[in-house]
Amino acid sequence: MGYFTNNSKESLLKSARTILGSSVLVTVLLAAGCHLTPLPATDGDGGADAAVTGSDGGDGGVDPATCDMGEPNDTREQSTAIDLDHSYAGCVSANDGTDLLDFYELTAPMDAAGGYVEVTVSGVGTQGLAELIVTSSTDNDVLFDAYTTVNGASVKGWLTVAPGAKYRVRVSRFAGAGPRFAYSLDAKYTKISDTFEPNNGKADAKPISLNMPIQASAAAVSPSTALAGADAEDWFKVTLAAGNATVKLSNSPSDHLCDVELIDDSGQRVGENYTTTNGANCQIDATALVGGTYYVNAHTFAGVPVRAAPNAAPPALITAQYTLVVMQ
Ligand SMILES: [Ca+2]
Ligand SMILES: [Ca+2]
Ligand SMILES: [Ca+2]
Repeated sequence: MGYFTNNSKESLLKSARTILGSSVLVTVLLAAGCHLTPLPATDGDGGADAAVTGSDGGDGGVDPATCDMGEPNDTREQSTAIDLDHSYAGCVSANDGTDLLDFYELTAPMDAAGGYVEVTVSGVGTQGLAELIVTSSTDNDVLFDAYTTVNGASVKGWLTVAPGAKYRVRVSRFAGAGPRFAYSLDAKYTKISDTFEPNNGKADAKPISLNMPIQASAAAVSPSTALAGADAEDWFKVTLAAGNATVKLSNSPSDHLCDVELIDDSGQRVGENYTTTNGANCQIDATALVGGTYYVNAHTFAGVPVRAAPNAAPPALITAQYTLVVMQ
């Protein structure tokens, strides 16, 4: 039986059900002594845990010959459900060309603004050449493909996730068949900091107070692979007196191109300012306003923000906030 690093029986049962599709077999397996086994402590050399499994060939204490976490999981329909913020010990690849792929599936929490997940395949056995592909379960298109040509090297990537949406994680040997190797899989979740979401259209605009700066996030999420323009829009509503008003977006993240629009109650745009310089501020100096209810649409200039990438950490526009104020 495989090595499960979840720390709850419930998680084990969920995984086992996914593997076997039968609660009867789960019961049989539990009776047979299938149990939760934490990953060995990280020791830096990945090979000092021989006492656990005998000679492990640099596979982090997991014996690739017997490791079967989540199997069978060689097709996306057989994806094993994984929890966020847990470490899993998997093995993949075989010289005879079997077990070429390991599919897992994660589900994003129901946070209104969504979040981002950093997926890492580490502790790769010394005979392992890892590839990590993450796709949207909605459309099966690729969010990122991270691979290495260095045996034993880790691979990682990040993606933004929409509330409740599912995404698949595929681990394999990069480029062809080869010896079986062990790895650790982690999917670390962080909530996006934006208490004004969902606000992706005029109808969902969130009220803000005059002369009171607020902070929000320019990150965009979707269950699908491609972002629509509205996914990246932040709409706010403010009441203005007749005359002049200033809309200012500052603290723009260092890799963000801001664009702010001021829109009147009828939907007519009465002002816009954007920048082609990453991290620069945007400011509208509106004049001759008639007064009433106005809307601010803050978004990325000329496109949508990045929402996934291989072999990188999430950029500032995902992790940081911008500041917005309407002054009069
Ligand atoms: Ca597999
Ligand atoms: Ca936002
Ligand atoms: Ca928004």
